[in-house]
Amino acid sequence: MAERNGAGDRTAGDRAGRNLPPLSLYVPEPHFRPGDQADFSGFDIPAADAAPRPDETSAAGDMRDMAYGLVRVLDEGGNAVGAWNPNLPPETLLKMLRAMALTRAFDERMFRAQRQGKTSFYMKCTGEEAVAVAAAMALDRDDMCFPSYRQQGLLIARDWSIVDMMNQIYSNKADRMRGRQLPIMYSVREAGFFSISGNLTTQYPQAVGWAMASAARGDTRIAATWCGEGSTAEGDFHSACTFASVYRAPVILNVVNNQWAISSFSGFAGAESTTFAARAVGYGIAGLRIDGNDALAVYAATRWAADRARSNAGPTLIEHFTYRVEGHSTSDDPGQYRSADEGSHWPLGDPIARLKQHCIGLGIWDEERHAAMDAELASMVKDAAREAEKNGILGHGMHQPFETMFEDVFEEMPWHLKEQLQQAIDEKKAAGL
Ligand SMILES: Cc1ncc(C[n+]2csc(CCOP(=O)(O)OP(=O)(O)O)c2C)c(N)n1
Ligand SMILES: [Mg+2]
Repeated sequence: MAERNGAGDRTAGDRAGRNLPPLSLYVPEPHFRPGDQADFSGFDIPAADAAPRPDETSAAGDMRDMAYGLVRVLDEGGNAVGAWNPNLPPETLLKMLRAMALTRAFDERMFRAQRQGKTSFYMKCTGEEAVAVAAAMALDRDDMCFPSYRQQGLLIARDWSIVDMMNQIYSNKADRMRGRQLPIMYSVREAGFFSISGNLTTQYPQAVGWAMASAARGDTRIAATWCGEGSTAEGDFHSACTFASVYRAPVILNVVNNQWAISSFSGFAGAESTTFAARAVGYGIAGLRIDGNDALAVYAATRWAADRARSNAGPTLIEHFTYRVEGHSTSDDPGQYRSADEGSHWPLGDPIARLKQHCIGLGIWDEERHAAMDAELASMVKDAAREAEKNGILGHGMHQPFETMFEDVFEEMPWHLKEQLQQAIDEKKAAGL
């Protein structure tokens, strides 16, 4: 028998002879399923003033701990504490509170519109309002945003017309996307809001490329992008991180860890092994892990990252630790796969309630004014919806003329599209439509 030298020569019989246990595949399992009582008491939540604030130009390797901690500003009593306190003036705090409350009111109205059959689809961002609104307020108005589908708060914080947003949701004749995008997939050049894509994480390399171009041209504008924690499993996320690191792109890479990717819990994207902010470590990018339900922490971290980018010190990856309170979309029923009381037990609370408490504590706000604002915003979105509905809703015929689907791809329509268009017109006529 030939002498065996290497491990590669061993046979299955040899391995069995050594009494090795058979391999088993590990499959993560969420903590709570329907019917379970959610219990987050095992969560490690550092004190609000615990995180140090490194200099914006620190080397990424000198601030690794930031990727494993949690930057917080608002403590349990609603006080702003610690090194990350952005010390915002009252008018900024109240503007932030109002934009977050308007985002929630908008979501409520549009969710209802979907249930009434006025649109086919809607996605709420309940519980995640701070992630978009506070970031928009910390960025400059002409910085470029490359969002996912859950950052409608960016447009609202940039005072974009909510009637225009609703026209897109209704795919009506005033829809600037001419009915070619899924409802909620806005595109608003005037508000520095890049077209949303349904293909997860395509916005990441686009944002990095945009930021690299801004730097190559000697511009001063930076880019910011957002994706969910589930989306960090996409290849696009990783190639974007490589380019961002290599070219020190002036970009902010936001990962919104809302614990769920439709019905898959965050463990399937790697949450059981490490944090999402720690993705930054392997790429030599500065990583910050922050309380995404704390508007002041989101503001402070975004401002830190923006200052870093503007001073040519490179990209920052920010993990916003938050919770998706509602279903993934109007097509989803989270009651099928997670405990119903997770949202109400979320240990980091509700972002609007926390900022409201802070403003009340400062003596610049009170419950009466808050209730009046909520009522005013609810009636404002109701009026805006009525206005948008005049341009048409789903199935009421006031959409873009069907022949427009052949337009806008080529400067001059090629012969084969002209033929197809004529055929479509003839078939419609023959069908009496
Ligand atoms: C490339 C690609 N794969 C899968 C999908 C289907 N899909 C849409 S949303 C989603 C979950 C994304 O979860 P996450 O990234 O955590 O974002 P969240 O919805 O929680 O904000 C999936 C799998 C898709 N749209 N594109
Ligand atoms: Mg998610």
